[in-house]
Amino acid sequence: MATHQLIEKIAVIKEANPGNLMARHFDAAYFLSLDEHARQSLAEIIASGVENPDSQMGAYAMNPGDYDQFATMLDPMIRDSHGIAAGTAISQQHDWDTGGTRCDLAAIDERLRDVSMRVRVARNVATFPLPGAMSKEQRVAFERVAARAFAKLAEDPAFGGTYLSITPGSPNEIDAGEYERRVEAHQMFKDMSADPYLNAAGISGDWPHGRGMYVSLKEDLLVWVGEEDHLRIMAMQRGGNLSILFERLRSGLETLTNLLPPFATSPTYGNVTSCPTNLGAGMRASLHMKLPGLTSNGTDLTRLKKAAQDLGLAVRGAGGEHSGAGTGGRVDISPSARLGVTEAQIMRRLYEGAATLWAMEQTANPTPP
Ligand code: DAR
Repeated sequence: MATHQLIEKIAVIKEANPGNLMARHFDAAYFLSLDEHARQSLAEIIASGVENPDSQMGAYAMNPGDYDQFATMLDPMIRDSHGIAAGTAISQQHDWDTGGTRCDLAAIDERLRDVSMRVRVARNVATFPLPGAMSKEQRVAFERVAARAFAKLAEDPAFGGTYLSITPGSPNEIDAGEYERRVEAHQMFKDMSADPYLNAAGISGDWPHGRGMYVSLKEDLLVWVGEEDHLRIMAMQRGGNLSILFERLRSGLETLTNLLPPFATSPTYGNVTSCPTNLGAGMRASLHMKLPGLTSNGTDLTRLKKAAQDLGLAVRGAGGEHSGAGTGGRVDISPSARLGVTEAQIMRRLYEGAATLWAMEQTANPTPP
């Protein structure tokens, strides 16, 4: 697309889609001030938001250095998304103090003893492009680096498990039936080539080459390879104790970090991720709750989303991003902020926010679900 056509298209998107942060913060004068190579690089970063006007962020980094190279445009988008005022310093600290076993939802209400909880961090290795700019060879080469680390992780009694690859011809390749079973079990990620946002960003390129998942024997520690980021390291449990869940992730991440090449970090934004929404801690922590009273039995999330937003939480359907509520008003709630907050702050915000929404649910729906 010619430069003037791109500028015109983004102006139309901005008018019709005020929530598209790429369009909101695109500055034609800045874009035209770039040399041809930089202009091409920035056009690739914002392609997803151009091809998908309904995007929230509308941009994915292609290389770890993009956030610093194109800060003029990306920093305002990042601050807008993370609620950080212009001109204030961004400081990404790390604190995994899980407080022993303090954040236990069952202590709030016995009915919260068996909650589906998941916490994940995104990490990218500094010596490779980010997934949007990887060649097929680079995707497969990275997977080999990860598989070597998993072979050592599997020898650790605390994290023993297996690496399952979906790369055709991989020594760890699983068949289509096993892949589907793992997707159905909400462990493996779905076919990325069906996601228009990831397709436009090149992140789903060469599917399924270079993709797979490490799964621990207890199936409570999973590592996605080659999804939206090089690695998505996650702990998942049914229970109510977020402190125990976070400690599982912390220890797994620490062990795996020592088995891999250094991760990509930015002096300003902390852990570097494909999507600017994941910068900083790179962490998404979530749990599923049944809130029929606050969701009119899952038919309307408006009231819940407003209440959650006031608590610094985001609401998704139980089926993941862009899904509706599940049966009985089953929803996924997670803290929105990921940049400029520590892991411990994210955990406590989820714990305290869930407790508040649960209390609201009792008055909105006196008869227990
Ligand atoms: N489609 C992208 C999603 C942004 C947040 N979710 C991620 N990174 N999985 C958008 O800009 O709307």
